[in-house]
Amino acid sequence: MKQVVTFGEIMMRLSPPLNYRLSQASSLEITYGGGDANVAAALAYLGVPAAHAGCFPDNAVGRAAAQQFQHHGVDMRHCVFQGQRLGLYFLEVGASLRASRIVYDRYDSAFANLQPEWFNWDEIFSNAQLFHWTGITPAISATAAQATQEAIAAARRLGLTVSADVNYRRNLWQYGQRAQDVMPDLVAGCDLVVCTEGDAEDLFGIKAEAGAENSFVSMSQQLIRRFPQIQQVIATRRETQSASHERIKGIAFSGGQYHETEFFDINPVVDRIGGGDSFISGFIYGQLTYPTLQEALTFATAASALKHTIHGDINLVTAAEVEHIVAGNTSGRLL
Ligand code: KDG
Repeated sequence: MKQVVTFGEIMMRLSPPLNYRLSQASSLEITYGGGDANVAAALAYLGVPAAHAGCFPDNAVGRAAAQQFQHHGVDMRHCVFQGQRLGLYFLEVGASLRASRIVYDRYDSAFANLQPEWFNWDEIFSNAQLFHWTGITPAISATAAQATQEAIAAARRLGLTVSADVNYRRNLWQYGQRAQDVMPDLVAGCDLVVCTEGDAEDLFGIKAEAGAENSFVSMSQQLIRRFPQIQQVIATRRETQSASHERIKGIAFSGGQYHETEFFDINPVVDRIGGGDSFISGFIYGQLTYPTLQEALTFATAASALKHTIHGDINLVTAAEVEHIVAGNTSGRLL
């Protein structure tokens, strides 16, 4: 099977133990994550060959971060080691009434300083079938945005499928270009997008039609009309029951049809970071494995639900574990 390739920043995540506040912590737990690379790692666990292209500082910290993903089965040989610092993020896990909090410390990271010419996309995609990126990557710097554009153009030229998680994070767009100016050209090159009604409105000015029975369908129809390359739009619907109890379902619009799954109940939630990455990786796996979109969507939603039970950013689950949930085994009994 050919590879799925992702491109983006990998950061070190630093969290106080348990539900400690940063101001109390005397130690911080290290894990690693990045919206795009999480997809590659989850796919590798599902048995799909995956590669990640990124940029790390040329020091022991950068190598440790890359090795973690290599250890998860991701082909990291297209990564570049240049620059001074690895992006960090601090996660203070909330509890009950207190929300979790994230503090980014990624300014001027090695990834932000990458040069587009360091990535030879023809070579990187030489054994690939799909390129996946997220809206985080072009938010990091002008050069990261340009490299994303070049990757999409090469992927299209070479006949790869292109998928994106639009994932608009307004607080990340600080280098001078507006997401509203950059993202349309990138999304225009995609076949599959994860996009919510909120992101479609904020980025593309697309509003669900007044009185539309289903706002997701209305948004998706307009998105596809505006960007005709897009074949499928997917998203999750989340219902928060309490700080540690959520329900999610998957929704999709494809071939003029709306699809949805049942709700999957997650109680308690262990770690919700990377839930979206698990959804798209599950959907990519599902499309490569099952004959129908409904089956792929159900697998993706179950995979995302399972991620909420795993500590860290990455969905370290096998296809058999996801299928076990899809088959209705949600009580946590042994496989
Ligand atoms: O989707 C999860 C990612 O967002 C997380 O692993 C790291 O915050 C992150 C980022 O910006 O990539």
